[in-house]
Amino acid sequence: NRLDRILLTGAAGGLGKVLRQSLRPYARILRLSDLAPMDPAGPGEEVVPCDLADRDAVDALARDVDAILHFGGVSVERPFEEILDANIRGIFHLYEAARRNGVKRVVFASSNHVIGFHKQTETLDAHAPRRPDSYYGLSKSYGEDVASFYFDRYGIETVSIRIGSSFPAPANRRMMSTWLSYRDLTALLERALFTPGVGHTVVYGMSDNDVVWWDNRHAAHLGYAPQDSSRVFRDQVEAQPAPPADDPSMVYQGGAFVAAGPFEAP
Ligand code: NAI
Ligand code: 15L
Repeated sequence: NRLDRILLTGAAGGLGKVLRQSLRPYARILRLSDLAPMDPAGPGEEVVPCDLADRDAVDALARDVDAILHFGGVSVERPFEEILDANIRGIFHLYEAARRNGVKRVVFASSNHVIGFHKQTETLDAHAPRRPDSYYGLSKSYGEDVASFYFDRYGIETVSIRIGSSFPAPANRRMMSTWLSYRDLTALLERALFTPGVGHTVVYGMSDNDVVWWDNRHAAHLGYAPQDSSRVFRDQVEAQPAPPADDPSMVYQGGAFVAAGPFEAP
């Protein structure tokens, strides 16, 4: 399972730096892109700075690429205009570039914040109604709709991964449910790149955690089998003082994002 050239956006970010290493086996050349500075290209790498808000630059970025892993963009709640340029215009530019350059497979780093206003007592599958919890969550919801449209209209296939919390370890009680290890993220990306006939598949990106809120029945064809679990961090997480039971981080799947903003003009 190896492609000729994979484009990774968001390559200077937290996940991008991890994937720059862990995706090496899957492409002859990794084309790495971000707005922020990146380390110089090593063997089998191309480093191409690009602002996702720049349509022509994104078009050039997708030239001669076999698949795109779209991890670039604003990754937390911010004022709408910032989200608009990086995430909303950004994903439109990316799919237009894929269409014009004949790229047939995209993996989209979507987010649990697409469904963040659901309560932690609910179990959701990929068909559950979305309840975005922020401008950020709205932008990811739009991104999933763009992915769906470009499959129906142009046959470009996408796996949208509603990533939970992908960090070295779960940082709090909520992340005991949402945590996705870097190893499991990489395994899920491998499945998302190489499983044939995915159409537009939505999958929740989580490890094999003990208490989960998401059901991946509609993504069974990916054959994703997580190997890690947040349970190994239970003692260190439970050593922290518990937030009050009505704290958003204990009530909503999206945690604190549901209470971010509003962003008033100064
Ligand atoms: P990050 O914020 O560390 O990385 C995002 C990268 O995108 C940054 O390097 C930033 O410079 C770049 N970027 C921002 N605006 C840009 C623009 N206009 N043009 C080009 N590049 C731009 O975030 P992280 O944690 O690495 O996440 C990567 C992706 O995965 C993001 O799309 C995020 O929304 C998504 N995600 C991450 C989760 C996590 O737990 N780490 C959870 C859910 C989704
Ligand atoms: C996300 O979508 C963010 O990009 C990440 O920084 C975390 O906040 C994560 O969700 C989470 O919900 O823990």
